[in-house]
Amino acid sequence: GFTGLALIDLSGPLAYLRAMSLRDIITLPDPLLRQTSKPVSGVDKATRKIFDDMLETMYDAPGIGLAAVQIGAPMRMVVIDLAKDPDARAPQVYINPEVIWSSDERSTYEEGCLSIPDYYADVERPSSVRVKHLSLDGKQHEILAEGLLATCLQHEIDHLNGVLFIDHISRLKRERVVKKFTKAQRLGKL
Ligand code: GNR
Ligand code: NI
Repeated sequence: GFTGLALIDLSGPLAYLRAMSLRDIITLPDPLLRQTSKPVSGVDKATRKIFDDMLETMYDAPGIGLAAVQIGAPMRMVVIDLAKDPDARAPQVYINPEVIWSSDERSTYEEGCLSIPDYYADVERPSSVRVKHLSLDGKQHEILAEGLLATCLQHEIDHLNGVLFIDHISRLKRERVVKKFTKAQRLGKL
């Protein structure tokens, strides 16, 4: 199970334990979801704490990806874990991720979003993407993502630009789901 404690941080002057926090996930129609997230200029203790909180929140949900804006921090930070087995966790961290190439080939996946609970729809996106990003140690990386990772990265990078997966479906379906969540909020059900 999940302990709620981060691994010992050896990067500080003293190794210490950092408590992680389960954070609330903002949901439609929160206007923060439409905001453009700010680039991360450097990785400090506060940045690592946000990543820890994002991972705890994603695993608790559970989800396979999370953008910082979904926990109310509009910064260009993404976590992903595609491992099916909770005992074989494989957290991935992306800072300032950017799609620098997309394939012409397209794939369709049924997507969901933790900020639009219990709604799923088919979304067509490029099958493969090349993504440039920074790692926690500040190094530049480029990866070629395919399959579910390609879909998830595009979904998360969309969040950083205020874009939701419902923006890729028909207007009729999108307006229906936005109305449903707006009404639910008005009735105090969120
Ligand atoms: O948990 C999630 N599952 C998912 C399924 C298909 C395509 C994208 C995703 S991401 C989503 C978590 C989330 O909302 N991330 O922003
Ligand atoms: Ni999402």
